[in-house]
Amino acid sequence: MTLSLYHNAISTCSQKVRLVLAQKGIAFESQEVDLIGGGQHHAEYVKLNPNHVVPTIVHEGNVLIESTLINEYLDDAFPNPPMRAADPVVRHAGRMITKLLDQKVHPATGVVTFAIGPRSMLLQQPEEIREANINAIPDPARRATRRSVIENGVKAPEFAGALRAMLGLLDEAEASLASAAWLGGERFGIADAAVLPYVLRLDHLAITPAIEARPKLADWYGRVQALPAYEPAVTQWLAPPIVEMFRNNGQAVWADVEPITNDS
Ligand SMILES: N[C@@H](CCC(=O)N[C@@H](CS)C(=O)NCC(=O)O)C(=O)O
Repeated sequence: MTLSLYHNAISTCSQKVRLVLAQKGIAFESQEVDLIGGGQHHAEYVKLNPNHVVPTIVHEGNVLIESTLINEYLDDAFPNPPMRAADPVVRHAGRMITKLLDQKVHPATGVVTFAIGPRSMLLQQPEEIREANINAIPDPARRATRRSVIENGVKAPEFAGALRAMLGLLDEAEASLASAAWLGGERFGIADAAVLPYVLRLDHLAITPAIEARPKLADWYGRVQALPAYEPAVTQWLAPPIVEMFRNNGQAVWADVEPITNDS
């Protein structure tokens, strides 16, 4: 086995890399990192990924980080089937989407997720463990935001703006899907693999009506879930109790969340 993937079952960035691995039929050795337990901060892992995050791949001795760049690397190293359009303009449109995710939507997703999904579980951890894991986040701004959303949930000042950023992605996707079947162009590509985890996360957090309100996106979401790559890349890794906890926690705060979904 020449490719190892350091990842986490439910992490968005891990899902997007697993989707590309599955679509290309690339076998990998799985190294799961426990993000709730702080595995991303262990000294051995930080040697591979100095940003204390997943995913990381090690391919033929080369250590590669950053999920978007990993997916582009996989498309270069394993060109079949190609997952970026040949047409430079369509390829540019796909990269605009992955850039939007990396710059804006992914950080926002961390805020929305931790304000709702695992919050109940984190609040039950002994405070010294929770604090140690927060304090190990290298970036001071991310550290402060993480503490704020765990403490205040959807009432945190960061929450509404973060959710609006995620809803903005849904609007971008809805607009793109008016002119092409897939975000990557003619077929499922890197841009589709990159967007899926964020739509799935909203669904897991019971913000499903925001997906259903956008018909082209809802249709695309169903088509991605029907792909043969979806089961091995996504479903197989999802722990039903965790998904249930995310959904229950989402339903519990829906009254606060729904107005934001209506005003975006
Ligand atoms: N820009 C990075 C972001 C990676 C990232 O934020 N990963 C999350 C999971 S999706 C993580 O490992 N979080 C650990 C933590 O926040 O403590 C990438 O695309 O690889």
